[in-house]
Amino acid sequence: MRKAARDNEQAQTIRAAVLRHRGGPLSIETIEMEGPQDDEVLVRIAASGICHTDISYVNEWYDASEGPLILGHEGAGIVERAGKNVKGFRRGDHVVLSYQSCGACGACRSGRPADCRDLYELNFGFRRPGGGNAYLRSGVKGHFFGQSSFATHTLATVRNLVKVKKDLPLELLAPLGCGLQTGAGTVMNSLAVKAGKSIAVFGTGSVGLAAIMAARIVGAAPIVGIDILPKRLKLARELGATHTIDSRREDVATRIRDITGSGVDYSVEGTGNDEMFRLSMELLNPGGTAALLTGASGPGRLPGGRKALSIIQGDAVPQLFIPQLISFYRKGLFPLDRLVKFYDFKQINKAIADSMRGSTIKPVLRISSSLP
Ligand code: CXF
Ligand code: ZN
Repeated sequence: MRKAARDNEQAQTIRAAVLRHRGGPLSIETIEMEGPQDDEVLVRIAASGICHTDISYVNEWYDASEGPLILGHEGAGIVERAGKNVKGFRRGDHVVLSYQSCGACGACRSGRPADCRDLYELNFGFRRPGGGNAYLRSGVKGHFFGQSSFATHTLATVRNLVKVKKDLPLELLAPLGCGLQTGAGTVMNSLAVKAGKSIAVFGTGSVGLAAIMAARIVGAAPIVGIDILPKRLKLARELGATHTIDSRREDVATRIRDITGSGVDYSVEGTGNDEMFRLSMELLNPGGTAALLTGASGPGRLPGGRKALSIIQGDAVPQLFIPQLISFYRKGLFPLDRLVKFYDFKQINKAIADSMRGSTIKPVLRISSSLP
């Protein structure tokens, strides 16, 4: 049978949250998705985190000329079927889905998939890794980050799948695939923060809190969390921040100098706010390093003798790093359950609104279990 005919034969009806208008709302629709090609894995999505990248896509980046899209890139689920060239995954495996990479370029072959030559095309190209669109018959595009996890089912590849043990709930593990990996990976991999070094974390949403939990694991001190929401700052203290600063009420520079006696050895900037961006570099000690998670645009300037890193996914190899984070969670060192709030799939627009307001740190959609 010809490949296209076979894909169509295995096609199935799925439900997905579809974006048709900038600003939303997303509408849950029944659409058709082709079956897995030889190197693809069909995953039934149990749950998906909502990341700020999804929200930015809805509110700012989406251009209706792209056509309707399925977003979502913090999926977790159960393997339903694996294509015939797929090794290491079979029906029933529990998986966390992460970002996509090519596996063939120099960076991927050197174990640095976050620097993949085709990173943007594979994660934002809305195409299968080998080209094509499994949702074509419904006139919708997906394959966002190699997953489009705001759906009951998706097609992934071994490059963006992480097999996990079955004893932990998938809905808890879902946010590891992007936000939590990015925060923790920035501290542990990109910055490789050493015990006893000082660190300031600007923004205590899910990425910043993961950075704080990781900073505590590696023994950094002091660990300073900066945010505008007192509730988040309280959680930051509970999860490892030795000090917190409410940047709406306090002068950040003065407080950091008081706390450290100088500046900080490391900073993690996750707010995207111009002022915080500038301070994350200005308040570095000589030899210090700033990790800029929201892109290096903006009016910031880097004082001489400092390094700035623009970081993607915490330089993590998902298959190595996510199991490491799970083992920290098991030991009580990375209590990600403190960050998540669960929503039924049909509450997706409320979950997005709560995340934008900051009242929820990491929304996670219960997908399969909440649909009739
Ligand atoms: C990242 C992922 C990889 C490319 C740049 C943006 N954001 C994830 O949410
Ligand atoms: Zn993300």
